Amino acid sequence: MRDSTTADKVHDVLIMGAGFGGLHALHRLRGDGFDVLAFEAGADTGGAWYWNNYPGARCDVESLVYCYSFSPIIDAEWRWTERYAARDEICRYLQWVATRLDLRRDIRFNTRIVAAHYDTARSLWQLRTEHGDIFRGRHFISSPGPISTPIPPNVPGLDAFTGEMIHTARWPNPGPDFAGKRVGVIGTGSSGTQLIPIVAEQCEQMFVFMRNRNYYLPARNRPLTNEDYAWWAEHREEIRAKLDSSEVFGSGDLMLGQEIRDTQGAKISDLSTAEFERIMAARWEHGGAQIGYAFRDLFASAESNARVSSWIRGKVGTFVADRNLARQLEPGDYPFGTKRATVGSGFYEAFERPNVALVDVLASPIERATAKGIVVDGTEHLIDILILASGFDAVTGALTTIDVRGASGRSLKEQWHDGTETYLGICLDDLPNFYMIGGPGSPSVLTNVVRTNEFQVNWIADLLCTMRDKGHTVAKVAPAAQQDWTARVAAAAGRGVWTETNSWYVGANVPGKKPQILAYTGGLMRYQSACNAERSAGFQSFSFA
Ligand code: N01
Repeated sequence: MRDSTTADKVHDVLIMGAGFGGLHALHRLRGDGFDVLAFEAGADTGGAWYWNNYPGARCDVESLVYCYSFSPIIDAEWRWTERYAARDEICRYLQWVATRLDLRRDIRFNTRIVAAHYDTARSLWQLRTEHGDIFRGRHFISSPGPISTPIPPNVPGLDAFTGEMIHTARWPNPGPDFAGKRVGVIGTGSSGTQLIPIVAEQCEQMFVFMRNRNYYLPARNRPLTNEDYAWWAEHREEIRAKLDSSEVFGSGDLMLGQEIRDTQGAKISDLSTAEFERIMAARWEHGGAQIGYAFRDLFASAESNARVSSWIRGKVGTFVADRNLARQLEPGDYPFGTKRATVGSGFYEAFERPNVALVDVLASPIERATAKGIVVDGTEHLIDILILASGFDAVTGALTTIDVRGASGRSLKEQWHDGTETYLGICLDDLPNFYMIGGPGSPSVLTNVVRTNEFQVNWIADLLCTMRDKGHTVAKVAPAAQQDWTARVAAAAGRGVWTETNSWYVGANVPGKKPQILAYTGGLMRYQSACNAERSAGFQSFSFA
C-alpha cells in the first residue's frame, strides 16, 4: 500500500462515485468552498449507465425528469431528443455536465475505491484505491449508485461454460457480433426485457430462460418535439414540485397531456368500474410507467393493487396472437410494482419470432451450466454467447463488497449482516462524518432517483456548512435516532404490499442477504419533511466535536 501523491494532504470531502449523485455533490460542495475530490471507477462519468452498455439500454423514466434540476445553466442549454433517453444519450449528458460545470479537474477516473476506514484518533477517513493509493478526507460521501454491483444467477457450474458470458452491467465495448450465434439469456427484468428484442433480431437462435414473469408496460417512446419543450417550459416547476410531493411512489410523474394529469392521485376503492377503466386505458395508451403513479392506494391496499395487476395481466393478449404463448408470458401472481415493472418496446413480440424459444425455468429451474450450454429438464440448450441479465446486489452491495469500517472497527458488511440500520438513509452512528446518497432506508429507488439524490446532496452540504460555521469537525448521529428511523422504515413498509414479493427491493435476489425492505416506502414528501425537520432543529440528532 502506498500513499497517494497528495501525501499527507487531508481533503475536506472525498466522494466515492461520479454519477448523478457524486457530480452534483462535487459541484455543490466546491461551490460552498470545500476542497473536494471524487473517485470514479469508470473511465468517464455516466454512473450506472456507463456500465450498462447492453443493446437497447434505455431509461424507463422520462428524460425531462430523469435529469438535474439544480442548475439553470443545464436547464437552458441541454435538450433531450427522446421521451425515454437511450443509455448513450444519458452518458453524453453527464459527460457534458462534468465539462460544462468544470468538474473533471477534481475527479479521479479509472479509480475504484476498495476500502474506507475511519481513523478515530485523527478524525478522518482514509480511502484506498484498487491501485493501493491512499487518500484522506475529513468527510466521506458514498455515491456509488444503488444498482451498481452486478450479480450472476445462482446456476451450478456457470464457471464451466466455455462460450462468451457477459453480464448486462459489464457489457464490453465493442460488444459481441451476434450474427450466426446461438444466444442464451438468463433474466427478464428491466435489462433482459430491453435487450431481448434487439439481440433477437441479430442472432441465429435465442433461448430465453424465464423464471418469474414480470409486469411489462409498453414505453411508447418517441422523439421530443418543440411542442413538448414548450409544454415543459410552462410546466417544469409544477412537475418538479409534484415529484417532491409524492406520497408513495413518484419516479417520473411527467404527463404530457392534460387529461391524464387530471386523474392523478385517485383512490381505486373510490372509483366506479368505468372510471377505473378510463384511467387505466388512458395511461396504458400514454405508455411508460404512468400506471404506477396513477392511484394513491396502489401499494397501500392489496385489493386495489389486485385490480391493477389483473388488468395488466389481461393485456398480454394484445401483444401476441398465440393464446398459449400469451398465457406463458402472463405476469405472475404477485402485486404489480412490488418487483420493479419493466417498460420497453417489442419484448412480448420477440417471442413470436421463429428464432426465439421461451424456456420455462419457473416450474423447472435451470439444472446446471455445461461447457456448451444450459441444461433444463434434462435438455441441454447449446449456446455460443450467454447473457446474464440477472440483476444486482442493490442498494447495499456497493458498500458491503468493499471494506468500510467506522469507529468501532467493525465492517459495514458485519454491521448490516442482520439487517440495515441508518438514519434517514444517509448516516450511521458508527461512521462519523459519513454520508450516503441513495443508501438503504432512503426512498431513493422508489422515487425519482435523480430528484432524491439532489435533495440528499443539499441536505448533506447544509450539514457540512453548519458544522463549519460552528467550528465542528466531527458529526456523529445518535444511536437512538438511527433506531427510530429504522423502525419508521419498517413500519411504512408494513402498511403496504411491498414486502409480499421476492425482489431486489427486499434483497431476495442475493443469497444470504437479510430479507428486509431496502427503501423507505413512505414517499419523498414524508422523507423530505423528516430531513427538513432535522435541519431546522439544527441537526439535533447529531453530537458534534
Ligand atoms: O435485474 P432484475 P435487471 N434462474 O433483478 C432472473 C434498474 N434498471 O438488471 O424474477 C433464472 O430486475 C430473475 O428472475 P426472477 C431497475 O431498477 C433500469 O433487469 O428472480 N432466472 C429476473 O428475471 C431494475 O429493476 C433500467 O424469477 C434468474 C432477472 O434475472 C434494476 O435495474 C434498465 C436467475 C433479474 O432481474 C435491475 O434490473 C435496467 C436464475 N438462477 C435496469 N437468477 C431502465 O431504466 C436471476 N434470474 C429501463
